[in-house]
Amino acid sequence: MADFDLVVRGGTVATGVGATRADVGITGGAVRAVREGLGPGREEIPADGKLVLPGGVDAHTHIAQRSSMGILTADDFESGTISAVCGGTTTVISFAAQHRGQSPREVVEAYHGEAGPKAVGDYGFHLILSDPTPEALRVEVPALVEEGVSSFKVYMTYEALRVNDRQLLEVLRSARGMGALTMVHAENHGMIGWMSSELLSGGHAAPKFHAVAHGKLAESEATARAIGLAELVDAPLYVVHVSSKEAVEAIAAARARGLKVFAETCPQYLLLTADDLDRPGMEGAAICCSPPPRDRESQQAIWAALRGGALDVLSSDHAPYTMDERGKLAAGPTPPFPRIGNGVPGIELRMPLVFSEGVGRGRLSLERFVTVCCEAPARLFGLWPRKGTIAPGSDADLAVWDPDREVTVRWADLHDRAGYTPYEGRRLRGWPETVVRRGEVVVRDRQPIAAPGSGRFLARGSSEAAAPLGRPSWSVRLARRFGARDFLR
Ligand code: DUC
Ligand code: ZN
Ligand code: ZN
Repeated sequence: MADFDLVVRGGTVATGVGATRADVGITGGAVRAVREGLGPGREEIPADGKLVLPGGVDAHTHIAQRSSMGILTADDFESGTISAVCGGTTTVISFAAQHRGQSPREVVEAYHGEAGPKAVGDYGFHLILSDPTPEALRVEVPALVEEGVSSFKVYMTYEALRVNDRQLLEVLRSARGMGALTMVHAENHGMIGWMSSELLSGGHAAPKFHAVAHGKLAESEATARAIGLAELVDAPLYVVHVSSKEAVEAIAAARARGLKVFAETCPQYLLLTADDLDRPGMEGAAICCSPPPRDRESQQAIWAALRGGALDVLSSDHAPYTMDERGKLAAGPTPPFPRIGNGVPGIELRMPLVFSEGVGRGRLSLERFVTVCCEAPARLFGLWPRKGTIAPGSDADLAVWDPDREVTVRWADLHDRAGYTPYEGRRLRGWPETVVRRGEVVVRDRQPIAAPGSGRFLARGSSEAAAPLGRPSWSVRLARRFGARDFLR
């Protein structure tokens, strides 16, 4: 008689707090026991000499999303989540993107319809708010938060999506009242627009000038401004895709002052630089993403912040656009840089890249790697302890990694539909070979085997970041002292 449905036997189980040799006993889709010497399972996965890591949680993916330029990302929830699980990521939180005039409820319903029959990994949604009307924030949005869409993303740039400072304040204040977390794409719209016009009028339209127009100052100014807005209304803030040393410094300074500011970075800011956009012809368009990769100094600052805790999460910002008229080049075969589709693919390589370049090169401990890839996103986005760890009671989401397996990256071996990877030809060491999602083997010997539609929607709770309220800002305290006692209660 078997004691468990499945036992992963003899591996080194790593979580955010440490690594130890243990078996993992799984029954009914959940972890039941983690220790040495467990009884038999109906099925067994031998893991001697292997690492057993929690299934990754990718908190920033654009799957089946139409961009502000009207281009659709190349992955649907089938290819996107197959690609994710093949890279050791069993949970994705993707965006349900409101375009102006759309009802948030209808947008989320449409994404349910997209994802439900197709997803292989488990999934949740963040709601992109491009049109945060008072009515939407009062009625539809709180109902969606109740239903598990407990985070919003707002853009400070992109003409068709951006909110102004006043709207951002309204979103932050509303989110705080609902226990939701606001994510911000922080770039200064005016700086980017002005730089773009100046460059174009000088005839500088090649993809590499994207990195000039979306400069570091545009990011750090908007980051500091978003932090100030969040401070005014005492709301937690999550800064997405941090790319520069200066933005890290703004975040670290806010945290040192006790503000509830959280932040993520992505592999492209650890491993690429602006020089990667400087390729012949339209090739550099493949690396056009916003913010763009920077320079060695920023790369080092981002590694240090990820290691030291000023950056909490590693996400992919998977935004796969094909290099043709359906994707990056929708505006023509040689568009000027402002008309190139923005984004890079990366859902499958997020963990293998940073395992190899981070853990493998001594820049991140194994525990920190698990924290930033699995535990912290689960905590910040209301999935903890169901996701992000290997512990009794948690969903049995894990990946058996061969830490010594050498892989040369080829897009042809990946499972997304972008048609390219920025990391073609890189040699990596360490790869997830077997992946388990809620107790079911979804990847065996690097091959996906789960059925489309077997992934589940995750109704997420409140973020840990939303829990204790901090200190009201000086302005709010003054307003109350002057008699406006109910101000921002
Ligand atoms: N920038 C975004 O804001 N989203 C998708 C990808 C990108 O480059
Ligand atoms: Zn963004
Ligand atoms: Zn994004």
